[in-house]
Amino acid sequence: MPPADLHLFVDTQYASPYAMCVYVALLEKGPAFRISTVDLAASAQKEPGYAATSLTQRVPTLVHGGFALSESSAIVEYIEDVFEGPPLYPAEVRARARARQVQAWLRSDLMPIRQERSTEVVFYGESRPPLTAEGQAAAGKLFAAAQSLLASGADNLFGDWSIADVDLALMLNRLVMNGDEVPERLAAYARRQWARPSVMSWVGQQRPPLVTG
Ligand SMILES: N[C@@H](CCC(=O)N[C@@H](CS)C(=O)NCC(=O)O)C(=O)O
Repeated sequence: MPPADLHLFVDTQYASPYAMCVYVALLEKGPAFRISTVDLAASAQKEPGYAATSLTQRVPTLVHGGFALSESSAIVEYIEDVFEGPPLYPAEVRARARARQVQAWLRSDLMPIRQERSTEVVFYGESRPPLTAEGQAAAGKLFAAAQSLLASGADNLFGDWSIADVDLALMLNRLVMNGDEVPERLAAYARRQWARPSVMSWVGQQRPPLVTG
């Protein structure tokens, strides 16, 4: 497929964890793609052009040869199904199911962490005040799950790297990068994941200044 046939829409600030997940999946899988940004602060996702493309009027959206797909987990599964290249998910059926579980859980739970530690902490170096009691409870739940999933000293959740590692590392890094107390084993895992070239490529994107207030 020529590069122009695969087109990823992400947020202008490169701060969406869902857009990051799809971007990393594409880099890991390997097809050439182009990228466009959508200015969420200016509600560009609601403008007719983008709204006609993205069913959900959100980022990320991937357009492949006239087929437009939103929702990051659906997009990542599509990339896995359609393109040749290194796998994004474990091959073993239960590990694969577990990886999907981790991704679905991180997208649907732990709201206090997402609210109190926005991705501006991760991608703009912002810092936030101490966690509320709700935030601490969510962090405790995250740590318990991560420690149970991650073998001691393991680089990845399921042996070889999988896309679920990106989502888990991002959630942990919301806390690590704010200087919150995180069990060292998990902090070390999150730092190692952040050194992966595909992840560094997203982290290193040129970002517009943060507009506050
Ligand atoms: N479940 C969706 C979430 C996507 C999402 O929430 N995107 C946000 C940016 S992080 C967005 O586009 N917000 C604009 C809006 O909802 O109007 C996914 O996994 O792709």
